[in-house]
Amino acid sequence: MNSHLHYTPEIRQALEAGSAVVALESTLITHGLPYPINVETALAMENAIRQAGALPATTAVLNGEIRVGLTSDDIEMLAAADYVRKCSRRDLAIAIGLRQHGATTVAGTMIVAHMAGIRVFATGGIGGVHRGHPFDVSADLIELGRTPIAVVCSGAKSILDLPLTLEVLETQGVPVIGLGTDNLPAFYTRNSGLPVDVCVDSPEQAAEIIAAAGRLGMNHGTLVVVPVPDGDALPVEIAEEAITRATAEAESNGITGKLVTPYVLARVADLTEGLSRRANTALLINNAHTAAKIALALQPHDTPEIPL
Ligand code: PSU
Ligand code: MN
Repeated sequence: MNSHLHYTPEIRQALEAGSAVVALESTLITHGLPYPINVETALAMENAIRQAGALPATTAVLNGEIRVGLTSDDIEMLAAADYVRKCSRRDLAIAIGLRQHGATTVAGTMIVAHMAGIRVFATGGIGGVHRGHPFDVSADLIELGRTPIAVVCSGAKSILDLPLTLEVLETQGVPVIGLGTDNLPAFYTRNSGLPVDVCVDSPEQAAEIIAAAGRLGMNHGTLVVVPVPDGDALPVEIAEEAITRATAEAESNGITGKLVTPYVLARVADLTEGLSRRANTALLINNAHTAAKIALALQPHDTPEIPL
């Protein structure tokens, strides 16, 4: 076990036994969704993973300690805390060195999951290249190129430039696997019209590709994209209009850097009222369930060397 990490007893035991564990991020709780939906959704994702027969490990930094697995009290505490640093790769050392609370982004969660020996991670949407700002490239994309974790998500929100996001993933050497879809989902909506690298029909088939990447030892991540369940998708026009407006407002209010994503997410939620929320919750739970199935399917394969 990595001595820099603090595990819940349940997760420690599961990792020692080689059981299926799915990592979950915490930025979703602190910067992605409002209270109390953030707490409810985080717990519902954990439940979905348990119901599928795996164990959830939400990751965060609490008072400077990297946690692998949170209790529901920890989740409540993070959701209510005055200041929680949003932790991508560059931020982890700051939060740890200054004994702060930190919420892990997709990149931050991948790093912690890899240190812990977890191979699968579920979330809603990854960061990407920002529309109109081709040099604002989320650290998530770079992390996917260098850390061997499978990230199960519903693509990325079209607040981002999705064609450029796919280009950067290609440059970083990240396979994009569509589970039951041949094109990249756009978070609230099922289709972006942009092709994925391969379409598979089952979590087991996705696991075969992830296992092959592990055996090759190339150390890149894999993106498994799953569209929002049919009945819960947002009508395309409503999603697009809200996103265009929110992005323009961020620009005119001078919002930059790591504040852009949280700002736009909050505005889109306001502008679409309950609709975006329903899609959001549905896809998060579905992705958690799917990630658990992939983690279970990965079990019989030879495990790659894990740097414990
Ligand atoms: N996209 C969402 N919801 C989120 C995020 C992205 O639909 O909560 C969060 C994730 O934690 C992601 C991060 O890793 O924002 C990306 O932020 P940035 O663009 O600053 O890298
Ligand atoms: Mn960004």
